[in-house]
Amino acid sequence: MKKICAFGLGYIGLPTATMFATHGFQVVGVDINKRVVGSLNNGEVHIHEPGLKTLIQAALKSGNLRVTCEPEPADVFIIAVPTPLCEGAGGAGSKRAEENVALHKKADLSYVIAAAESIVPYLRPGNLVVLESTVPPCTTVGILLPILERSGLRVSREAEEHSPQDLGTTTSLLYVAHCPERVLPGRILEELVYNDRVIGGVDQTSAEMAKALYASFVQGEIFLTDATTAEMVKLMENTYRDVNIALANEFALVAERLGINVWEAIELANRHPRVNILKPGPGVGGHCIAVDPWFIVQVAPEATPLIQAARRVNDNMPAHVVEMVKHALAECRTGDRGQETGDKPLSLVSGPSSVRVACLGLAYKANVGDIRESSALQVVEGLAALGYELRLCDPHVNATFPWPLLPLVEAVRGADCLVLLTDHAEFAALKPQVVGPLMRHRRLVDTRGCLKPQEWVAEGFQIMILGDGKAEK
Ligand code: SAJ
Repeated sequence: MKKICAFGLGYIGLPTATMFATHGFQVVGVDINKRVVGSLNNGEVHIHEPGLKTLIQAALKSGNLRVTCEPEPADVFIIAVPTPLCEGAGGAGSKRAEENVALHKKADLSYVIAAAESIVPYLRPGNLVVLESTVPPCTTVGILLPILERSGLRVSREAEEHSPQDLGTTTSLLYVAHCPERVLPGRILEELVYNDRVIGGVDQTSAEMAKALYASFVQGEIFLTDATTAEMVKLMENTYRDVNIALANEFALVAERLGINVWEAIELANRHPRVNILKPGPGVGGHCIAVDPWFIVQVAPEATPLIQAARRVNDNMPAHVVEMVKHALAECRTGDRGQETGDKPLSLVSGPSSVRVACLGLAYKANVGDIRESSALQVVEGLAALGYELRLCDPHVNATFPWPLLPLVEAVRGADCLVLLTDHAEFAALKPQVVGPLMRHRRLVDTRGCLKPQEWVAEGFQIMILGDGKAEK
């Protein structure tokens, strides 16, 4: 049985290692985080993903998956570690390019470099090293290969004469490929199996070896290319989505000024056979789409004005939502409370801290518990900076905040305004007849366009919907 050493037991590495372990490989999962390794060895899974816990437990029980903090010799090494953003300057080129880059964010490759360095002592002739982490173009060839070659082994190159039958036996070479993941959080196990895959080898033999490996569980088609193209393909996919969402967000801002409903307009535009506009929202979160476009910008800052503009449009959405909430509450008159303090805005009479805002949803998107780069958190911070008293609710999230995370009824009780930030199924099903009587004032800001405005207006709510210039009532 072939042995795989999989480095990084996070959102991608852990499901991937588990897949291989349940498809005929002996897998050693490695992570530098002792707590993660300890809890996995106790049968606890730190990642919430449908079906994952059962699969991991089965893999551990079968003995085909082991988890540890130290790499081991193996036939295949897979690196699936995080590549977050670091702030600040970088890159080479003209003075102007450098000034531009200083305004941009760039990839922090320290985890990839550390993982690659840690496997060097274990590399043997014939090994395949696969980089799964999303990386800026040219990382595999320009950064990974020189580290791996410190092992004293030569990396297989295009023009060399060898046949796949030799591999692992007579060869003295090392094989390297980039196999970017494409799975959607919330559907990881399904998409790992059924999505098509793009594999970029540093040469044809490396690409074919990686294809044979992934074909053990991938049922989608596997396409082969070179490593740099594969890096760029992955980044293009997420950048395409980011730019599309930015366009939807820009349309939303225009619709608010025109007094039309962008949700209706997008639905109608998408009836065109060649148009598919995504949805506007409070911003783009998660560890991929808000991050990956910068990896392209960092290698070509002067060639990417569109990508950069899209990033800024999306990054400005949380501030827009904060303005919406401010506006909704400015309409909240003291008289609404049944007090005799005239018709001044509530926040001006008794100070913003007396204004209670219930924020529904902290996760970066619907029906997941992941808060990484979540724009909901930026909205919460913006509202806190204005001095509002905040009540937070997200039944999917398990994390600690400066404010208590409350059950829905507690979060809503006595609130002056509801702000819907994540379209979890339980929030999309909210009924104004249930929520309204619990509140002090009936104000609603829906940033996901997932509630039915007529129902809320009929129950006496004053509502604002992001991108809906018709809704403000
Ligand atoms: N969002 C919108 N409007 C939309 C769709 C999404 O505002 O119409 C927002 C979401 O609320 C969220 C963010 O964008 O905050 C990203 O969500 P997402 O569902 O678009 O994507 P991710 O980050 O969960 O997963 C993406 C996927 N990439 C593509 O669809 C091209 C996934 O396939 C990748 O594997 C993943 O990034 C990754 O790891 O790179």
